[in-house]
Amino acid sequence: MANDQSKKMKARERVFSGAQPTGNMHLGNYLGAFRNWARMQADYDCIYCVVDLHAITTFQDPETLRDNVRDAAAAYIASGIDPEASILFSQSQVPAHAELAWIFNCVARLGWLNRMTQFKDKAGKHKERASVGLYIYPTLMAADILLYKATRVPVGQDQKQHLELTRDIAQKFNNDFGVDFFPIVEPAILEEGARIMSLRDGRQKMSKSDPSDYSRINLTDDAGAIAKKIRKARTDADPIPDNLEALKDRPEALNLVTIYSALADLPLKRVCQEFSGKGFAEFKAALSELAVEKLAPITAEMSRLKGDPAYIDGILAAGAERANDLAAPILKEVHRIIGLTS
Ligand code: AQP
Repeated sequence: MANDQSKKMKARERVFSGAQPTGNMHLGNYLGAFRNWARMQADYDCIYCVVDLHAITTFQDPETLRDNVRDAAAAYIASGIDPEASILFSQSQVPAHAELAWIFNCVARLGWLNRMTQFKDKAGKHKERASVGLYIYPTLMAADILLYKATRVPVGQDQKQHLELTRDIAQKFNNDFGVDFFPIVEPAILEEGARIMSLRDGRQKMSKSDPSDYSRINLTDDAGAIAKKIRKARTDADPIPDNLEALKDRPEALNLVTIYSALADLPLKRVCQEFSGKGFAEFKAALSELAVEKLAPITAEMSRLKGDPAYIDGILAAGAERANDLAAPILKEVHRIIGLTS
């Protein structure tokens, strides 16, 4: 009985996650994020956001951005996110995100943000030329999560530091104002198979912004393009080993085995055993077949959805309304706590 009760409590926990509409959604986004988001719908109340305010921290062409927001929403739905069961919306349509982020800019300390490695990576050598928005990206991310008092945030390893900052902001807010208002977020960092690397360079992650289209499998690629990209993927001359250890210094080989294991839902070790001693020509043929089988329904659904922008706009508008309804009382209470209203 107690167990049933705690399961029910868990089912009401809130999940928040999002992706930036900065280009073509790819296999890395799918295996590292969307597929897990879809699976989490069975156990949690889920809020999935197209984080367009995060996207504009680097310049986005307005026309392209409009298309990318719709395409991102289409990718979420095609990957299994049910816009009725979950809330799907774009961040800019819920102004409370930006407002809470401002309040958090006044809570977070400069020293905390100075330590954020993603800013250093993304700003590169010319950090004086980076936007202020890119610098305070993590406080907007904290607002995204805490605006809904979400406690589960499935993200990649690269976002771990930002989640820790979210915890620090929640804690400082609670301490400063003597309240127990914001929850302390549980990081749900996805480990095995969570990081899909570029098909051209096994040490770089598969990314929307990579100039080479051969570095990634887009969720819009047809069977021919998928097979060609896998055939051209960089590998080495050795066959697949029978153990994982032997893949340690073979990043490209490890990446392809990782993709196979994630798509087949099999442990990496099992994939090594199954293909042990086989060359990459044979392995790539099997991987192509599997990738096409798993991705074809997603590609077909993406293309159907992309042909119906009015439907996507309707989903995003309905999602924004639901998100606004959840956010409004929380932001109102924040205003009261910090003395902006009585
Ligand atoms: N290669 C990847 N492997 C596994 N997971 C990935 N994610 C992104 N790339 C990979 C996960 O997808 C979610 C949404 O990511 P995002 O678009 O908000 O941010 P990103 O990590 O910056 O993605 P990109 O493709 O690299 O975009 P650009 O090139 O614009 O920076 C996140 O959960 C992320 O972990």
